[in-house]
Amino acid sequence: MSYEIAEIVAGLNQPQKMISPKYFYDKRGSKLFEQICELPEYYLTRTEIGIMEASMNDIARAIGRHVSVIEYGIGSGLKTRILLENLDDPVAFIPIDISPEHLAESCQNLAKRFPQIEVLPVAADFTRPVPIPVPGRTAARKLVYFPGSTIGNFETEAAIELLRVMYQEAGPGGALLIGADLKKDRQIIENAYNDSEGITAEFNLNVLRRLNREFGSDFDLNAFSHSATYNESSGRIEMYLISQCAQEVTLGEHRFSFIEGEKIITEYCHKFSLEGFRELASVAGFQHVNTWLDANRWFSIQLYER
Ligand code: AVJ
Repeated sequence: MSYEIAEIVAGLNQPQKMISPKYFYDKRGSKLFEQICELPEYYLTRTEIGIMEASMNDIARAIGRHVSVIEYGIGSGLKTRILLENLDDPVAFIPIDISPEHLAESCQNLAKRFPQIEVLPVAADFTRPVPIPVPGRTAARKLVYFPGSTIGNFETEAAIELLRVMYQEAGPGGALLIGADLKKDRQIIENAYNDSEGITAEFNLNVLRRLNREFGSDFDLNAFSHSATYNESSGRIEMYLISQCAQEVTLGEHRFSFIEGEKIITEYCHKFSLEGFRELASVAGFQHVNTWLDANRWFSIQLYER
């Protein structure tokens, strides 16, 4: 627990204040994220599921039989269900998720739906070293599954680092199935992070509520507002909480002062070109196998091998 406080304090002490997006996902944050996935403006989930539905036979064939699936972050479990339904006799499913309640709930549903697949949940922060359990049945190969374009949360160096961890985890002959959101018209991207119902704003502000509850800070949620803009030159959405006035916030013995208009970065969501993403994966050691797209070329599902 204490590395988290140290990390949060260090982030708020930077000249450009920041809070890691992994802190969004407490129980309420995970629920809000599921609501985001259903929003008309949030094209990512819907588009990725559409690609899966259209191309799943092809994807499953390329992955092969008797794999053990290691998923980084579990989401609502819908994509997982589609994948597991279509793979040829997978031996195990090993999800790693930072929200224990959310993980338990998703795994219960999946275990019921797939009694023949061994489910081995790991409640952990996957940006740190995690021991991965070994399934009872020997798998033909390991498949690391990382949907949703969560890789877009990481800056280049950290993304490569995480892909290297996945490369190690996949082991000899292993594979990576990964979702990557693509560059497109800025209005479409910005609308996805500025929905008309204000759910994304709630999701963003919820991180402060969580810090108050779990770490004892005293953020005034009414004194910060949500902002998300597409930075064309860095190819990413930058999500902020903006201080509406000059104010001080305390967390234990730490004090943070804000000037009016000062921003806390809470999330980057990088958008990729197909070439750019392949380059990233290849720096981590992966060989590209295939890419599946929707008709608009808004989102990609990509398969890599070691
Ligand atoms: C979970 C990182 C894929 O980047 O779109 C959605 C999170 N943040 N709305 C994204 C998110 C605000 C999401 N990822």
